[in-house]
Amino acid sequence: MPTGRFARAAGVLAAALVMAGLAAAPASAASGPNLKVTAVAQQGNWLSGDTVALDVTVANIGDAVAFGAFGTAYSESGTDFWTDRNQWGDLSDGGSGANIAQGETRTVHLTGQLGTFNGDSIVHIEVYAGNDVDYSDNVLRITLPMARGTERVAGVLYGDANGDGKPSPGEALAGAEAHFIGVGTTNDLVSVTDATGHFHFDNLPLSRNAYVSFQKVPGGWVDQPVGTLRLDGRGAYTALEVRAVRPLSDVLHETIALDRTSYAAGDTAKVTVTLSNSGTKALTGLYVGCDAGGFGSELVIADDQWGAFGYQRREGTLAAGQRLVLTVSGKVPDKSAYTGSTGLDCVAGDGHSGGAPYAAVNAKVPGLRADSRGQVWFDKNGNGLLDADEGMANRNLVLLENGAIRAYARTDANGYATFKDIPVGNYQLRVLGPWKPAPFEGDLAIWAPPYGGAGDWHQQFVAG
Ligand SMILES: [Ca+2]
Ligand SMILES: [Ca+2]
Ligand SMILES: [Ca+2]
Repeated sequence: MPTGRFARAAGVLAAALVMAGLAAAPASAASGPNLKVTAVAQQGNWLSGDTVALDVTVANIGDAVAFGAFGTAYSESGTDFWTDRNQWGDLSDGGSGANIAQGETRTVHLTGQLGTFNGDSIVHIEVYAGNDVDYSDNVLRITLPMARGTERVAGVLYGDANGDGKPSPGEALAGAEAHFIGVGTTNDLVSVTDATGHFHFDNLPLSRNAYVSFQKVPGGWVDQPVGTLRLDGRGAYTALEVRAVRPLSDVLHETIALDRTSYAAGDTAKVTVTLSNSGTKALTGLYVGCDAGGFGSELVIADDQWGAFGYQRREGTLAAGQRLVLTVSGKVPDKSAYTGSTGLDCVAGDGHSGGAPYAAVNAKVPGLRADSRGQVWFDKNGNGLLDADEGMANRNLVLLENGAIRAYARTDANGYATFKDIPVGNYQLRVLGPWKPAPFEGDLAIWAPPYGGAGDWHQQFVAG
């Protein structure tokens, strides 16, 4: 029988298991079937949830057929290790067992999954056959070592100005936010890169899937994906070199225009997209990808109109210094009459570079009018929430369009007001006086029923 000493050795070096099996063999064999079991476990520093491979070899070293043989593998103690017994094939203990001839050897490939951490997983492996003349070599215990401790993730963020794929003098990117998120961290952790571009996170919990990403990278540099980190206590990520490259928008430029400033639903709008390459190298694999936006009022352009620059083909090219005009057309959707606007938002990409240029254009679709009711409020108690007494009472409101006043309204005692019979479209809402919209507030869209007017809007204002 393998002892605890053998089992620990097995955890370190699976080959030791073979030795354990041999060492346990009897000096002289009796006549009859005699299965001998060995096993090799996939090596690793294991984490909860990991899948671990386990190859179990069964040899009949006796001189007779072993009838009704079946195997099992289960965690005897420590972290749970689950295997599916069907992986044993005809050796499954769910069946009638396998017959293994004298001299025959079989290897069963098992995989199992580790449960919640409870120390090293001690896995019991056993293959039974009737009349086995020496049962001491039918049972093995192997240890799957579980990862322990904490991890450090650290590295440098650099803008690869000389294109050699390595950090070079002068390439450090300072002041960027490195964000870490992994199992066991509820919010992402932030480390700001120092003057040498370095960031670090210490005492991180172990994690099968952890991620580092960057925000506020200076100078328009685009950081390249770091990939998934596996924090299993080996300290494999203490010297990351995170490369950043120039954005595609440095060399690829896009403008977009419509043939009119106003349409009716059902009209055909002509769109002109101009692309230019200000760089010294040809750009290939280019495409124009337009976002339908989700409201259904944007122009719909069939992809084949873009030719080689279609989102599907992605075969557009621009020589160094080349300027190219693409002309397409699309129907102004019926829904745009209710929102008062149509348009198109398009990115020009090459399928792999970050920082692709983006352009948008809008036009009016006038005609319908609607009422719009809502509330303006001021966060008196600073809790970030709209509380009962925070409506701005008896204030004069205006709707602006391109800086011009289009409508007036006055709030009631609770800060509510209704703009009456307004042409549908997008407006900027203002409270007259020392107030300005909170930074996150956008335009006030006035839509006609059934798309608009169903509920009240709420816009927050701050001292201006
Ligand atoms: Ca045996
Ligand atoms: Ca470099
Ligand atoms: Ca409040």
